[in-house]
Amino acid sequence: MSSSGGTPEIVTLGECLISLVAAERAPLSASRIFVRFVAGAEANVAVGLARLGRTVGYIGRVGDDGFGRLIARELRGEGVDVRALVADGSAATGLMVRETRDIGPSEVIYHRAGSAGSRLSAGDVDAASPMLGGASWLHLTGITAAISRSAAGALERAIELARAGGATISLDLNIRRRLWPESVAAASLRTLASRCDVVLGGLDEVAVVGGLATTLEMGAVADPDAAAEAMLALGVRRVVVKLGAAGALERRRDAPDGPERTRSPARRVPTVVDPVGAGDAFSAGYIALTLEGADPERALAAANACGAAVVATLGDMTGLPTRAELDRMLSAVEGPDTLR
Ligand code: KDG
Repeated sequence: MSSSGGTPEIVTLGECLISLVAAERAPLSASRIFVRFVAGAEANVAVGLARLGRTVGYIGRVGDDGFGRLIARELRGEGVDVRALVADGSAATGLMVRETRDIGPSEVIYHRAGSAGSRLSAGDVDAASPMLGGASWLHLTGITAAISRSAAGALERAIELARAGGATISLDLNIRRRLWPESVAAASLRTLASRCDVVLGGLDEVAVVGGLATTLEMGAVADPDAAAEAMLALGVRRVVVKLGAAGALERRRDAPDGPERTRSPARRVPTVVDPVGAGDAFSAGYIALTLEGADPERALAAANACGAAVVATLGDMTGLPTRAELDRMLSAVEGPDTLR
């Protein structure tokens, strides 16, 4: 779909779908009005990077339908290179519906089995090889590994091509229990993580994939350093543990001169409007600043700020900051925060 020229420095791939988010704070069974957003973890990261001024390409499939056209238009409008976004006439654009609640996890329904996005394949990645071959960073998430066998094959192929081109490969674990059982996710993601340079994840995810916990609930109370070390032991160069309101921890074993351990406090968010998409915003901030050569403290501060900006608005992408907005957030003085 349409060419914007040049080779993007970052490439990502996955399923971009339409998210219908309840406009009322109520259980799904009582929600009557829904607002339509473009969503999908990797697309969120792509838009986040584009707003921060980076060049980014997206590999994926959408249906040859109105929602597919909307996704292509929105991503293109954000400046994402969508030359490798295929309009697939044989399947529909994926859909998710989620409720909005103040307390407890929100109910989410996926309508994505057999969707166009889940038909992503190694062939699609091969077709995008000129773009991938010229990229300096490839970003992946565990969701793509879970949606279908062919999409998991696309990840494998993307890793091979990125490795051959010398790109840095990051993986956000993003375990979605609605897509696969956590024990299956843990085994697959462990193998995938061991082939990546940078792994990002919530404490629960890092602990489960690192083998420290068998459930996400157990993982959520693990020691962040122990979880990060378990991940480094898989051969990963850098691990970033997202700790929500407690900020983030980065551990790296490729730091001859820089810090091996960096702990960063969270940004305070006056009102949490919608937490979904915060992790993707965090990844976008971290990758953008790392590519700029920022030190880990600044990269984590930017990542936390991007996450906070998204939490303060409805929808996955709405609050993703521009570079100027991020700079303003970073220069604003903050009071003492939760720092462990
Ligand atoms: O991180 C936000 C994503 O979870 C959301 O956009 C939808 O990609 C999605 C998924 O599969 O849950």
